[in-house]
Amino acid sequence: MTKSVLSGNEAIARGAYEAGVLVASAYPGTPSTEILENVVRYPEIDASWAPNEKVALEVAIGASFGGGRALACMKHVGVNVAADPLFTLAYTGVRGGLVLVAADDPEMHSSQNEQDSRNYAKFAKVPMLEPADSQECKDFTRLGFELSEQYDTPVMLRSCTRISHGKSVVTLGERVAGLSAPQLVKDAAKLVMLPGNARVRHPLVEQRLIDLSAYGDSAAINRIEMRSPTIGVICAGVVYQYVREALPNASILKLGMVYPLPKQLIRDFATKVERLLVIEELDPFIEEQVRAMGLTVTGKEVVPICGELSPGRLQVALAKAGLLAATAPAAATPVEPLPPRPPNMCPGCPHRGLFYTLNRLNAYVTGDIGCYTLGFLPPLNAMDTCVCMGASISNASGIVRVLPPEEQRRVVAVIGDSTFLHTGINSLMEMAYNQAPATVVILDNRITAMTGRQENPTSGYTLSGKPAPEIDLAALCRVLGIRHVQVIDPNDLAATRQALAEEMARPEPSVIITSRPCCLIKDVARFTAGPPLSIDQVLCTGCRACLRLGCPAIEWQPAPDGKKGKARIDPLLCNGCTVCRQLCKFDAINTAKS
Ligand SMILES: Cc1ncc(C[n+]2csc(CCOP(=O)(O)OP(=O)(O)O)c2C)c(N)n1
Repeated sequence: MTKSVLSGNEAIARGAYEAGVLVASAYPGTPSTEILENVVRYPEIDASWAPNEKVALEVAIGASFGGGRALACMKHVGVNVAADPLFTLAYTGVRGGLVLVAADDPEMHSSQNEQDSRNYAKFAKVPMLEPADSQECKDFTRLGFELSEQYDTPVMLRSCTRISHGKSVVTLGERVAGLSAPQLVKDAAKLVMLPGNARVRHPLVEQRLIDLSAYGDSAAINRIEMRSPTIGVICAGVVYQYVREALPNASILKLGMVYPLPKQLIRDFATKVERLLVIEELDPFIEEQVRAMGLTVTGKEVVPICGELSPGRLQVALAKAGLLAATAPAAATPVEPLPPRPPNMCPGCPHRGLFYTLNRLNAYVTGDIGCYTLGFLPPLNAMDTCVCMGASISNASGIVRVLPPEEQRRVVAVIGDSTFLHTGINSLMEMAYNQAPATVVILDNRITAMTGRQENPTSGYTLSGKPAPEIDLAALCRVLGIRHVQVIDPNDLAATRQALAEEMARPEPSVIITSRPCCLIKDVARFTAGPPLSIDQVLCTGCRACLRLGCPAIEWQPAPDGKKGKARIDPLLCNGCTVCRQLCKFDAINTAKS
């Protein structure tokens, strides 16, 4: 038996491989991204990036309808985007098994909210599995495909940052053999969800949940671990690990399937313990359902509802409520806090010059999600709103409708290339259609940088590295009805300023495309500016103009004798983008002499 230390995401990919998956589709998003980046290593699986999560799920649905097993992966907010097909997929059911992985991000390590995806399982009426370590990530993924076919339903698998990125030992298995070969089968009553057909399917969906709950009563993935009967804890996923550490003597009902709940098993467990607790991260999802069963249960009045749990945090909460015996191990001592390291755009990031210029022009910037969201931080201070992917353009289109003309001219939407293709295209169509007079800047760095530089339809390559057609963004904007489209190099500050000034003055929608690749793309050397720059310490007057860029390569050196300090460039960080040189009125910044 081969064993391997795998992250949860690697294990989910392995589970998909072992389950005989034929197609996997995803849109990147932390903490889910590495699932597809690992699935693509199995040549038996057709793995690809979709432009957004709705498309990813629909690709998986298509493969399932064709009779193949299919995987779709996304971060929690991606499920919002994919919710439309998901809810009707619950009615059609599947042909080949289909698993949708939703990776939650409690504590918002890299997300704009910390919604609890378990609610989607209940809302869409589909089962949800929740693994507690990498072995379960693999096993539950495999099981998910079996349940999907057995109960004719999509199955959701919920992960979270700690499960996706934590590593543990996994026993590997073989890829299943003998699955039926995919083929086209006409079955309109099941797959065409017109009202007449959907009305027939809905009762089946309800019955399926009853059947799955009964399955959960005896399934091995839901298990009772009896220890002291004083406290009985219902928990699942990573929280199971925290509970084992914080309450080592407690009896536990560990749920592997968090929806639908195994009601009989829960009732049995409740009779075995003196006090019933539900410990769960984020929402009182299990707690409310257990309470609705008429059981007395302690939950969110003790356990925090916001943020991540940890053994230490749990112990503090339980001790406060008098639920932790004095003899219990002390809460984990907090580690020395790390020095704060605020996020920043990289040295040489092609987004920096644009945000500097937007700031100087006093623009009101409706923002979007990507590396460029860092443009809101000082000293750039050039982003005023940020809601969700694709919202920048439609927010701009809405805001100008309530403003007088002189204020309308200040409104600029900024959106990355991946985000534009994700959900920005429809918004630009709306803006063009309704002639909302705002300027849109598409920051084309030819990659999905924020999540770790994934390929996308502007980059010229697929997930597996095959050459792909590159989208012509300017042509796309024109075809949507935008008459004025300029393509500029954002590292040319004068050109950036001129383009913005021109387009912001227009009483109609227009687009500027800032075209320069991310400085971290691996073969970027063929695009980048050149050797590192240095600051001549004689010519530098200490005016600090270059510091307004917030480039991490430029540092301030205070003078020891109380005189004016000077700026210095760290040659190891500088990538020679020259944006700072364009700001220096004293010609003090030049190519470093070797
Ligand atoms: C619905 C949704 N899916 C995925 C993400 C994760 N995510 C955040 S930004 C981003 C893409 C950023 O790429 P791009 O727009 O090209 O900007 P860049 O980071 O390259 O500057 C992604 C995928 C998210 N926040 N929301």
